[in-house]
Amino acid sequence: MSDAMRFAPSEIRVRKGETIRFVVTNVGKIRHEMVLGTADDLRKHAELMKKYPDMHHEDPNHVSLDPGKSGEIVWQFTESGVVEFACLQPGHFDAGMKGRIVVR
Ligand SMILES: [Cu+2]
Repeated sequence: MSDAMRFAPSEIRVRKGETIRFVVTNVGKIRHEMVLGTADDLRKHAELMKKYPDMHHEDPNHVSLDPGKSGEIVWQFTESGVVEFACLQPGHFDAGMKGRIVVR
C-alpha cells in the first residue's frame, strides 16, 4: 500500500476454496488499511469513516497499518465471483485506493 493511494497488485486471482494469506505492507508515510468486502459494504464503510476517522477495527477481514508496518489477513474464498478490497482511511477510497480479487 502506498501514499499514491494504490495497492500493488490491485488485482489478484485465486481458486475457489483456496485459503490465502495476504501479507500487506504499508510503504507510505501515512496510515493505510486493507479491508475485504463487497463493493457495497466498502462504499458504505468508507462514508462512515469520514464521520468517524479514528474508528478502529479488529475484524478478521481487515488490517490497518502504520507507516512501514506489515500485517496479515487470512481468508478462505468459498464462492466464485469478485471480492473487493479497499483502504477506508478517510478519502483514500475516493482517491481510488481499491482492488479486486477474482475467485474462479
Ligand atoms: Cu490508504
